[in-house]
Amino acid sequence: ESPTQRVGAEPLKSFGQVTHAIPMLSLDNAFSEAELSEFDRRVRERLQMGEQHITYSAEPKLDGLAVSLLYRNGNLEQAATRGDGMTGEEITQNVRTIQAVPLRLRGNGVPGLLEVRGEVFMPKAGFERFNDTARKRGEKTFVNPRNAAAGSLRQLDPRITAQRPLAMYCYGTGQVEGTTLPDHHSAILDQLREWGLPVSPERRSVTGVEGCLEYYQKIQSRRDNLPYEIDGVVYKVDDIEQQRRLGFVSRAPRWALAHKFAAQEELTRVVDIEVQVGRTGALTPVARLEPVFVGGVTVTNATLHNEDEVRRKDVRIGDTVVVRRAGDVIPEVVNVVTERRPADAREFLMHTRCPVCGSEVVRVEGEAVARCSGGLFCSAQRKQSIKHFASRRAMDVEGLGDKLVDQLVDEGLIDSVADLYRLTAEQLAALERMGEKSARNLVDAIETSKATTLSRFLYALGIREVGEATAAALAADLGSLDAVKRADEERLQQVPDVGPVVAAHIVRFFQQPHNIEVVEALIAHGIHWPAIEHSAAQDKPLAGQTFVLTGTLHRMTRDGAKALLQSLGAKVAGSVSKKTSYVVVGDDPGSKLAKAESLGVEVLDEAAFIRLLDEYGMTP
Ligand code: 9MJ
Repeated sequence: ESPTQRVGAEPLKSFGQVTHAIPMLSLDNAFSEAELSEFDRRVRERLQMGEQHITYSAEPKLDGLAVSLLYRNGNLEQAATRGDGMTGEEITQNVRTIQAVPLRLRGNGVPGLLEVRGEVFMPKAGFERFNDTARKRGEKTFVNPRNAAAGSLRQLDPRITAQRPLAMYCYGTGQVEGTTLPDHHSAILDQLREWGLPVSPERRSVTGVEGCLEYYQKIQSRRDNLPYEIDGVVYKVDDIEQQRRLGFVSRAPRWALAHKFAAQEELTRVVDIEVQVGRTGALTPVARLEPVFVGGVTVTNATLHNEDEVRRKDVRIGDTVVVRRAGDVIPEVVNVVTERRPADAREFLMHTRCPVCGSEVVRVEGEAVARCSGGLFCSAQRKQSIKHFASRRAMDVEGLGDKLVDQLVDEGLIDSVADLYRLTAEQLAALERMGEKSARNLVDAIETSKATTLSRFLYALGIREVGEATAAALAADLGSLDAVKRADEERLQQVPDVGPVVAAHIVRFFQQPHNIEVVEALIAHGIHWPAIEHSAAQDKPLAGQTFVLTGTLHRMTRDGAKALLQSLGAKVAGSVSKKTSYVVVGDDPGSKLAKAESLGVEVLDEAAFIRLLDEYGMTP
């Protein structure tokens, strides 16, 4: 177990995959006392506990990366990331380098097989030290400890991970063979500690909502003094038998809740309001701010969405504003502190000419968005469309980041997405800050991206209003690129999730000679995907499942939800029966909810439904 023995292996070429025998669940979130009370009420109701208080195990909610450790006969055999909950990446070599993780369990009664789950994180002090050193050496720094932990575990070379100050706390178990664990969560954590595994010293047993709130407030007041980042606390029903009776919905247990801290807010000054040009020419006013530390990161920009929003909030250059940042959400200007408005504060005026290409700016009546009319003549639109094309959920060209795209367009090396496939390693290596090895890797990544799916390809084209869900629905329904190109507006509107506006955008896209040229060039360069056979429907993740939708959804329309489900292979039916797999319930559900409950059919609320879609990469 000596530290020098921890790094044994050579760098990997890529990470292997691990299927979790028991899925790694995520947590339901609550942002208020009311949501916590509601959670507690549901738990008591399901357990038929009446007014009796529930005992919860309360823990800080660490902001790192969830991992699973597998110990066989007490030896660390495998470590994996959570991934999508079903399948993660094998990161054994990297986890072995974390000092807090024992390579061997100690003590009595170590079971033949023990899977432990927990959060790997980078303590604040180590994070600061790491960034200081990186800054001095002119290397890349991390925005926050969470990214630092994730980035460190994603290294193919364990020698790099070994230099990162990572730690871990365990908070649960997966598969266990050869022993019976204690019958309470808190006692299981005590047992893990006795076997030498790190568990949070802040964990406490609490009673009822009142106990939860007391714990929440106590931890919140100590948040800044804790040596690691947390973003809330977690409550878990302590009694394992009760947990078993509660079960789980989609991907989260019914017996646990993450109670998140409120978004953080700070005051700062608007130095300027600039306009950014998006992929579709949309002009977005962005407030340039005096740097301010909020919610764990230094914020220098906040979106103002559009001209009307700037008017509504009456944000002026020179104003002092409240900036809010919650979790991973982009920072926003909440409101102006008008009392602090200086006499020379300037109002924002939307440009009449595109700040990048000088084309006329148009704002269609009834729309909030002003757009540059330059199309692909505008280098900002070209850059954004290439960034979108290369992005992870589109063609997934690894290593082609935003700065590099800017550089490639500015140097005149590429004009369209098709040009990417003509780039040579020599051309790339000649760029500033690009070594030969990176150049080669990028050419390889571009080559790798050629094998894709029709749905990703359609999404990557960046057709207006065609997001991932619509692209998936188009691919599933029409089956081939040719069929999409040939479809008229009427045919397109038969595709679930496609209305008249989207249909018109698609038809217009494929009418433009320039777009046809680019698409043909891409295919000529060898971009390909497996043909969609309608008989392959059984292979889809939700094949054989029947859903019924009822009530109003907020994050999507009923048709949108239907399209997403169908593209995952599920059937969507109009009425509930014993054969129904799930009923998705929005606001004001009708009799279908009662029917589902009487038949014992699984009910998903919108949040649970979105999580389920999310697991399959289908974010509405
Ligand atoms: C964190 N992130 O600290 C869980 N977690 O339990 C704690 N996460 C969890 N528990 C079940 N303390 C799924 C995730």
